[in-house]
Parts: sequence; C-alpha cells; structure tokens
Amino acid sequence: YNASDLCVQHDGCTYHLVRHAVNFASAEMHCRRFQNGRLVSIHNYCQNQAVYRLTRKGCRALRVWIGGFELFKSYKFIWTDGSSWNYNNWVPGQPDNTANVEDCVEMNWHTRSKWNDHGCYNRKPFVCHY
Ligand SMILES: [Ca+2]
Repeated sequence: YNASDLCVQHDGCTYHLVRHAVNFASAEMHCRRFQNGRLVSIHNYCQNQAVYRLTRKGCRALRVWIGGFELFKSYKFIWTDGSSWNYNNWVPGQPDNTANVEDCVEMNWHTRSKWNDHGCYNRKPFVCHY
C-alpha cells in the first residue's frame, strides 16, 4: 500500500481505496491483510456515498470493486463479509450477467456511484473496509 491510497472514516469504520488494479479475488485477499478487513459491503445510501466520494477523481470516478458477488448461478448476490444483502444501487438494467460471466459487483460503470455486475477476472482498484 502506498501514498496514493485514500482512507475515510464513516460510522466508526475505515473505508480504504486501493488504487492498485487486481481481479476480484485478489482484491478480497488484499483487504484481508488488514485486521477485520474485507472488500466493502454497502447497506444504505450514506455508506454508498462515502465509498463513492473516495473514488472520485476530478469530474470522473474510478471503477472499483466492492464486496458483492453472485452466489453461484443463483441470481442472488451476497457480500464477502457475510453481512446481509439489504440494499442495492444498480445502474438501471443491471445486473445483466452479460455473456453469462458477470458475477462480481463494481461501482461507477456508466453512472457514477451506481453498481454493475462485471467479470470477476477484470482488474480494478478496490475499496476495503475494516
Ligand atoms: Ca453487467
């Protein structure tokens, strides 16, 4: 982790943007290096905004992995930290599972602060919480 990483405190939790681009599984493993670290889970608008603010870069926003992924072929999404899936902020029309390979959740594709399912093998920056 280097000086280009960015952290904010929100509700007693640290949100940590890592700008190094890796696939979803590697991102989760990176987050687990922190005590109680996981890819971020998001449960309400305020948390979503806190994560989104971290990803803004001038007028643009980095596409980042967050901790959601589809439970194998179930059309149900869960969080890597095991918390309940009780909120979502999909881009309209998503998740669409394009080419049947999109099982992981990113933020900021197409519409800033909103979510898209995308292939887990893609490399992106990511946001951890701990
Ligand atoms: Ca998609």
